Amino acid sequence: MPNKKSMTERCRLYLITPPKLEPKSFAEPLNSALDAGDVACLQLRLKDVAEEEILRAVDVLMPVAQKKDVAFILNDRPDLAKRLGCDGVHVGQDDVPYAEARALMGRDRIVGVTCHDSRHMAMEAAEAGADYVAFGAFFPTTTKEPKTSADPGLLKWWSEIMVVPCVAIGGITVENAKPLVDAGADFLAVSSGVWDHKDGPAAAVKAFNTLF
Ligand code: 3NM
Repeated sequence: MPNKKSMTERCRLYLITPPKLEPKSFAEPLNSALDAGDVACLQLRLKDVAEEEILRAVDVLMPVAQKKDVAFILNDRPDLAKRLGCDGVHVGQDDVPYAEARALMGRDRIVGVTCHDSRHMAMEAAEAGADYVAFGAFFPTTTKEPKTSADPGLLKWWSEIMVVPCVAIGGITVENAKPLVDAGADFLAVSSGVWDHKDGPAAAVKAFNTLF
């Protein structure tokens, strides 16, 4: 994941794993999704599971991503991300604070921060050194109960004044993504829009890439 954006860089896909998965059987759809087109990163997002489950999933899925040069980002747990050699961590506003995550991860790894629909949170995160800020949710989603709803205008505003990349998240599909790309999203973070696509994850990744 590039740290800084240039005006010519195109939008890229940021995959989020399904909320529940069996690592060994998920490795196959993951492989075919990653082979279908450009993917910048994969976030492992397993909520409310035992730590052993996260460890097992990292063990199986991180090599799949890293072999294809896809950055492997762990949700919520900078301690584990550091220990296990993940490429980055994604933290929410109620998780480990950004500064603590950065101290654990060091400067060379990615630390991204959820900022909901808040310009203030995003400014604070960017000024503190976050590698990206994430805004959402842009569309209704059943993957998570979003705290806020965000508007493409937020992406436009951000990308006009800031260099830190912005990630759009929440309910994004091949069909509804275009306005977010046009508004300046650097990354589209997508879960169900890829894994539940009617023609399968590979077709979804391919179709997203044609939008970029
Ligand atoms: N965060 P899908 S929405 C993980 O609004 C997450 O902060 C959101 O999954 C936010 O692509 C969301 O299936 C769910 O909607 C993303």
